[in-house]
Amino acid sequence: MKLLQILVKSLISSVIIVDVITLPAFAHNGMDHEHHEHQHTAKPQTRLAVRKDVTDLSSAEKKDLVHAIKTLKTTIPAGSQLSIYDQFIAIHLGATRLIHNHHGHSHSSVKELAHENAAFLPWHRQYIRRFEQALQTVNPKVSLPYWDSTNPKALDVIFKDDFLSPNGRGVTINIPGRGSFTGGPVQSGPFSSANGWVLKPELNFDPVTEQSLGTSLVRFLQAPPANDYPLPQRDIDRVQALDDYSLYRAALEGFISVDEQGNITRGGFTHNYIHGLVGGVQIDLTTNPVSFKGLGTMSNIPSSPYDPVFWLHHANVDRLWAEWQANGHEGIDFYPADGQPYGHNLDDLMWPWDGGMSTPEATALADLLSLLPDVDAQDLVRPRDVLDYTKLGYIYDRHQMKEVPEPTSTFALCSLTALAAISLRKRKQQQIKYRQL
Ligand SMILES: [Cu+2]
Repeated sequence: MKLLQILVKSLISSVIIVDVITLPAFAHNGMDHEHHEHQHTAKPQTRLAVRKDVTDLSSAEKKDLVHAIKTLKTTIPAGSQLSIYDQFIAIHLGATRLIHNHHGHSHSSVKELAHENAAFLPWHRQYIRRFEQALQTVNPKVSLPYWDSTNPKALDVIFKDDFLSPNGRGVTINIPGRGSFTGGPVQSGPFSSANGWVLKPELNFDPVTEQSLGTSLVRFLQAPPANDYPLPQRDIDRVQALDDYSLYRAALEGFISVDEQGNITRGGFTHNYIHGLVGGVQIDLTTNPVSFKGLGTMSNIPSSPYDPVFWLHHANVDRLWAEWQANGHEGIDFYPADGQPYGHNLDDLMWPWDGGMSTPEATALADLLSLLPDVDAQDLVRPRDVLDYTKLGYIYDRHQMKEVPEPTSTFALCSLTALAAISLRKRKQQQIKYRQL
């Protein structure tokens, strides 16, 4: 009996505390806000940044995000030629054209570290997390929302003057058999050049011609052939159903599509497709294989983070990978340990967090090396280090909901009821026994 009382007492006290922190609905029954507020602030050190579906953002959250992004674009760290935002562009550019300096790799071997191979997912996971942390130096409440491209409502939320600016204007393209479509420089909203969103010409270029693409954010939203929206959920489900990482990465990045029978089709899907849906792509049927020419900022991959929607799109790619991992593909068994080019294997260092092991090749426009931020030589990141995304300090709203509520609250409540029932029955038994005595 004594034990039961102690147990119940401790549980009751723990439930009340839990009640206050994690189950706000309960907390307000007779509890004053003051007390509640104090409890909440007690947990900042473990608080994960929650990444929400962009269509669930409040207008205040949208404003905060835009403000944080634009502050990074105008903040130039001491000793740097570039703003923090432009430094992130230089890093993305650099990762698409590296020269490996370390033994076993000849100097001429320019490699793509962040795309077209295994490190596409871990490299971007680290990259956008660093960007999110940079945003949080401006406003700690800000986190990266994700753009779920199966969500039909998202376009009308994202491409608006009160958020990430609308489609571009002023250029009409005629597509044989499809009609004419407009796009061009973005001319209104927070991300027009008139409102201060000016791209560095030496960091915004066509990767094939190495010609600068100028200083304006350019969009050809939903110009054919990348005009179908939203992406069918069944297409995403088919990608998420793949078990082999290499196949999964290629399908999520969007170079292939795998049907139910396992047949592979090459083309532009999922991640790559959405880059095209925003920036606009022109198909060049005269080349073999057929080639795509990017018309706008998002469809020229190296400079594509200059379109702020890049971060929402890649948060979604990262969310899908996190869901795939949580769905029976957790840990190092679901990432290649070897057999990939350097930078893509489980324990390879990923540039620029590689202690200076690789150097980006200069372009016709800029000596990238002189433009890059200093990365601490001890700041070393391998794919292995980012497989468990919760260790990076963020979580997705959907995962939060799916996650079993903290054992303390539910368990406490359930066991409390169970214990109460037990004690009740015991007491009854005792009473009966007592009566029989
Ligand atoms: Cu990228």
